Amino acid sequence: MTETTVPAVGEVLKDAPSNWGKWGPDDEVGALNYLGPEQVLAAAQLIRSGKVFTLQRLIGDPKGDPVWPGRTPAERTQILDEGDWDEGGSGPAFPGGLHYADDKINAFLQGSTQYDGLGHVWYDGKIWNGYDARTTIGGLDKASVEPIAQRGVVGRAVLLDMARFRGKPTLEAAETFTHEDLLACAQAQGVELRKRDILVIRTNFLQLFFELGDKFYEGFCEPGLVYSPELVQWFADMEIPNLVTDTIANEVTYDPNNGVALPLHCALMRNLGVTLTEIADLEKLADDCADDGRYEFFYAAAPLKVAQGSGSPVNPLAIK
Ligand code: UVW
Repeated sequence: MTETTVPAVGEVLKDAPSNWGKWGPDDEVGALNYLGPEQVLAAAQLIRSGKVFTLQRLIGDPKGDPVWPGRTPAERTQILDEGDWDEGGSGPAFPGGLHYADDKINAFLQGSTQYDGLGHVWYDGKIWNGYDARTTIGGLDKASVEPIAQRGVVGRAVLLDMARFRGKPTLEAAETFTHEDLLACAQAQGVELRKRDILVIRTNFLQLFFELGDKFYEGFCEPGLVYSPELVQWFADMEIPNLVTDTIANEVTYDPNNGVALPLHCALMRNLGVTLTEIADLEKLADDCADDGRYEFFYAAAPLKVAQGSGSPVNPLAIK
C-alpha cells in the first residue's frame, strides 16, 4: 500500500466513541477515573499467596532493548566509583574519607517499560479532552504523565496470554488479534473479564525482537491488537482504564486494512482516555499464571512524576 492511499486517521475514526468532557473540561487522566477506592479495595481481595511480580524490563540489559524507531534505549553511565580515589584520581575529599558511587541515566521517557501521558499522541490538532495540540510545544502543559503519576494506578488486572492461547512461544511480526480473541483467551484461561479491569496482554514480543535482531527494524511491524470500531466500542463499554502489553506500541504497527500507523493509540488514548503502558516484562508473571491457573491479580503502578513529561519509566507490581 503506498502512502497516498492511506486515509487520514481522523477520517478512519470520524464516528468513533469519545470520552472528552466526561470527567470535566480540566481532566488529564481520562479512563483512570474509573479506578477509585472501590476498585482498589476489591483488587486487594485478590492478594492470596503474597507473590510479587515486577513488570519492568531491566535498564542495562546486555541484550539491548526494543524501542520505537528514532528512540534509543535508556543508558546508565557511571560518574563516580572507587577508581576516582586511585592515586591521581579526582574523587571528592570529604572529612573522614567517605567514598561513594554515583551514576546517571540518559533515557527517552519511552525508552524502557513506560507509562504514556494521555497527550502523547494526537491528530487533527487536538489531544485528549480536546486540548489544543499546541499545548505540547516545549513540554506537555496538558495531559502529561505527571497527573497520572500523582494519582498512581491501582486496580484488578487480568493477564491475557495470547502467545500461550495461540500455542506459540511468541506471536509473529504483524500478527493481529481482536477483542473477540481476548474474550476467547479469557474463557480458555478460566478468568472473567470485568468492567474497569486493567488489561495486561502478553505476546512474548521480546523473544521475537531478539530472534529477528536488526531484521526487526527492516520490516518494523509489531504484533498486537488491530483497530475495528467494535473493538473501540468494547473498550468504551468495558470502561477499560489501562492497557499494558509487552510490545513497544500495544497494537499492530500498521493497520492491515488501511495502512494507518497506530490508529488504536488515537482511538483509545486520545479519544477514550485509556492510559497505555508499553514494553512490560510479563514472562515470570505469565509462567506463574500458567502454573496456578490464576490470571487475575492486584496491580499497582507509580510512574515517575515528570513535569510536562510525555511518558515515564515505571516498574509496575502484580501481586497474587
Ligand atoms: C508512539 O506512539 C510513536 O510510540 P509509543 O509506542 O511509545 O506509544
